Amino acid sequence: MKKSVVASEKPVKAKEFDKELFKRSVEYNVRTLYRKNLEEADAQQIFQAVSYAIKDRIVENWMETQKAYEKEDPKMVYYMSMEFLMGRALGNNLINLKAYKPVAEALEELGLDLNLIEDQEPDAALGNGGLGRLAACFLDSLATLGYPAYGCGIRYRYGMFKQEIRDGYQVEVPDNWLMNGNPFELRRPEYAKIVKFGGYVSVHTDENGRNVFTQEGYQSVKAVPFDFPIVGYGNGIVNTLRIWDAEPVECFQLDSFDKGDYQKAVEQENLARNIVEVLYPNDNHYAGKELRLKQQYFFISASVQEAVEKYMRKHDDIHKFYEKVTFQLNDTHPTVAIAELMRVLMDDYYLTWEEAWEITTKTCAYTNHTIMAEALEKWPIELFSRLLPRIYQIVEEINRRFILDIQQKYSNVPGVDVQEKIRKMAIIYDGQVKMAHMAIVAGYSVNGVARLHTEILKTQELKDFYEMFPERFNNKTNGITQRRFLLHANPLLADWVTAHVGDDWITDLPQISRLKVYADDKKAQQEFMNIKYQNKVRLAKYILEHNGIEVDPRSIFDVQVKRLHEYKRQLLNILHVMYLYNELKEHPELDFYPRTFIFGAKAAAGYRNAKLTIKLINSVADVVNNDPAINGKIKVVFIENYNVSNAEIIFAAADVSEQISTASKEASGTGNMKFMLNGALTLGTMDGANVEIVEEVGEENAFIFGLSAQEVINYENHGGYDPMEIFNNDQDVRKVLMQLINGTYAPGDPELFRPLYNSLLNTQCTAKADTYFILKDFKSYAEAQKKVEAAYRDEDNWAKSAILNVACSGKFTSDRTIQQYVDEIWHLDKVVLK
Ligand code: BZD
Repeated sequence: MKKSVVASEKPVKAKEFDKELFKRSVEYNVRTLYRKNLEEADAQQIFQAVSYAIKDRIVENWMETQKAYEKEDPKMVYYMSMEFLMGRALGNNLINLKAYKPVAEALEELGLDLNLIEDQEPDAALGNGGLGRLAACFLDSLATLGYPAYGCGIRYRYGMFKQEIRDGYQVEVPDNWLMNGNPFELRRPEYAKIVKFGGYVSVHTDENGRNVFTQEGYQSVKAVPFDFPIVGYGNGIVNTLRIWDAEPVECFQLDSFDKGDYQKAVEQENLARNIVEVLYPNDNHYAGKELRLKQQYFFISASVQEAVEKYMRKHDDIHKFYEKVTFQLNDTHPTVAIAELMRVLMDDYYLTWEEAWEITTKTCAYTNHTIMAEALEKWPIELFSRLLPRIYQIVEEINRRFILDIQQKYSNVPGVDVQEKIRKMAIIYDGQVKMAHMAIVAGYSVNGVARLHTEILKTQELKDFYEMFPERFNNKTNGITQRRFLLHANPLLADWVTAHVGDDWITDLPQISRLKVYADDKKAQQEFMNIKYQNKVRLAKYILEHNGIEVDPRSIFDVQVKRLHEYKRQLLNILHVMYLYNELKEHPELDFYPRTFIFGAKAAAGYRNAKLTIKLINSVADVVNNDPAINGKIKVVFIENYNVSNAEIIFAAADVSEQISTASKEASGTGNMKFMLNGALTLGTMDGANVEIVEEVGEENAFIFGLSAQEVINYENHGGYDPMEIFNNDQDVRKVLMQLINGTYAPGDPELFRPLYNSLLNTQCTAKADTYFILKDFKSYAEAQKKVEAAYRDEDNWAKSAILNVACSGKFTSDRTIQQYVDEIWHLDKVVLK
C-alpha cells in the first residue's frame, strides 16, 4: 500500500452536531423556499428543506476536500460509467456524516419523522442493475477510504422506468425523478464542453508539415455538468459524481440565418433534447441503437476533455498525464474514451501517434461484467463512422496496428493459424467495431468481477487475448457498501452487531468476523431471530400496503430480487413453486413449513419471455394465494417496482437468498452479498461470487445445487443435453410444464404461457431448447429446497448459520474491492483531512 498524504492546513474539526442550529435552518428553509412555516409545509417541502440544510453542511466539507486535492495534486481515478444507480441520497448522507440519529432526534422534536421524510425522495435510478449499483458502491468506498475520485456519467432526465403491475403484467411508467428538483445537485455551467457529431474529416498539412485533421459539417451539443457530493463515512471527504446534461449550443442569430442554418439549428436542438432523455432499460443485452452510441460519446467526450483540461491547469507536460489520471471503464459502454483521448492528444495537443498511444494505454483500464454473447457491443461500421468520423479513423488505425502486432507475434509460431487469430481478435471485423477488443488492446488492465468469472474470461471467452497479454488480466471480486446495506438498511441488526463486536465493522467489515463466537450462543441466536422477525414484520407491512397481500412473518421468507433475465432463472423458481403447490394439493396431509416466495424484478421493455415470466409469477400468485385448500402454506408475492430503496427493506427481511443463475452466466452478482450481510442463507448454484461466498461461510451454511460452470460449458460446446428426456421421464416436471399450456394459470387463455413452454422444450425446432438448463437443474434445486425446509425447522441451527453468514461477509465489502483496485491497478494515494 502506498503512503498516505496528509493535506489541508486547517484541521477539519469533527463538528459537533448542533441540533438547535439544524432545526432553525430547516424552519428557515421552509420559509424561504415555500413561504410557509413547518405546520403548513407538505411532506415533499419538508424533505427539500431538510435536504438543503444537510447540503449546507456537506458543501463545507466538499470545498475543503477539493482544496486539499488542489494542493496535494494526487493521482485521480475517473470512474467512467453509463450508469450510477445511487438510490436515495438523504439517509445515506446522514449516515456518512454520522448525523443520522441526531438528525432523527432533532426532527422528532419538530414533530417530524425522518423515515417518512426519507420516503419523499425519489430514487436516483440512473442504472439498470448490478453494474450501475456497483458504481454507486464504489463511489461510497472511494470517498470513505479517502481516495481522490470522480464518477463520470449521464444525467438522464428519465431514469430506470417505474414498474407497475396491471392485471399481472409489467407496465413501464416514466421515472420523472427530477420533477421536484434535486436538492443535492449543483449545476456547473462554467465547466460546459462542446461535443461534436457527424460531418466529415478534412485533412490538410500545416506549416510544420504535420497532418491536421478537422471535423467539418458536424452537429454539436453542449454538455453541462451537474455535480453530486459523495460523502465519505466520518472522514470529512466529499468526492464528486459529475453527470452531464445536454443543452443546445447557441449558434445562430435570428436575423441572419438562412434556410440551411435554420434546419441545422433545429436538428442540433433536437439532438440536445434527445441525447440524455432516457436510460436504456436493457441489462446484459446489446440493442445497437444509434442514440445509445450518441449517449456514450456525449458523456465520454465531455469527461475526457474535462480530465485533460483539469490536468493542464496544473501541469505543463501532457506526456505525464497518466501519472495523475486513470480512467476505469465500467464495461465497454465508455470504451470510446480510448479513441477520444487519442483524438484530444493528437488533434488538440499535437502529439504523435506513438506519444498519444503511450499515454492512452497507460491511462485506460477495463472491467468486464459479462460473458453473455448477446451483451457484447459490436457497432456497425456504417453507423459508427457516420456518427463519429474522426473517432472511427482512429479506431481504424488502432486496429491496423494491432493486426500487425498479431502477425508479428504469431507468423512464425508453428501450429498457429494467423488468419484465424485475426478473425477472432480484430477490433474491426465483419463490418463491425468490437468494443471489448478495443478495450483490451488499449487498456493496461482487464479485470473480471469474481474469481470464477475471471477464470472463464481467461480460459474461454477472451482466451486469445489472455494468451497475447497475460499480464493485463486480473480479478477484482465485487463488493457492496455495508454503510448503506447494513447500517442504513437494517438498523436493528446494525445495532446488535455493534453491541457485540463494536462498530469497527462500519469501515472495516472483516471485523464483523468477531461475531463468530456468538453463533452458538443461545441468547444471541434468539436475539438475532427476533431482529429478523421484526424486519419480516416491516416487509410484511410494506407488502400489505403495496400489494394488498397478507403474508405471515413466521413463514420462511424466500426471496429472489434482481433483474429479470432468462439466465437468472426466475422461471426455475416459479416452476418449483408450481410443483410444491401440486404436492400440497395431492397430499393435503403433508407436513409443510409455511413459505412466502417473494419476487422482485424489472424486465427490459422489449424482452418477451422475461415479461411473460412476470405474468406467470403473478398468475401463480393469484391461484395459490387464493386457494383455501392449502391453508396459506404457500404465498407468492411479486413486489412491484423493485429498486434500491425497497431493496433495503427486502434484504433485511430475507431468510433465503435465491442465487440460482445457470452456472457460468452470472459474472458475480452483488445481491447475493447484500443478503449474506443481512443474515440470509444462500440457495444457489456455483456461479459468480456464490463460489466465494460459500468458500467464506462454509458449504454447510448454504444450499448449493445444480450443474457446475464447467459442466454447463461442456454441454454448450459438445451438446449432449436433451430436455425432452427429462420431460418424458420425470412426472413432476411434466405435470408442471403441462400446466403452462393447459390453462391452469391462465383459464381464459390457455396458450398464454406457451412461449415459456417452448423455450424449455423446443417444440417448434426454431431455437435451442432450455438454453439455461432449467429442467436439467430442476431436481437438484427441488432437493436443495427440501433441505432448506428441514434446516429451518431447526431454529437454533438456522440462527447459527445465519449469524455465521453475517460474520463471514467481511470479504464482500466494496472497501476491500476498491483497495484492491487501488493497490493493483490505479496506484492512488490516500488523502487524509485531519
Ligand atoms: O454487473 C452485472 C452482472 O450481470 C452481475 O453479475 C455483476 O455482479 C454486476 C456488477 O459487476 N451486469 C449488469 O448489471 N449489466 C448491466 O446492467 C448492463 C447494462 C447495460 C448494458 C449491458 C449490461
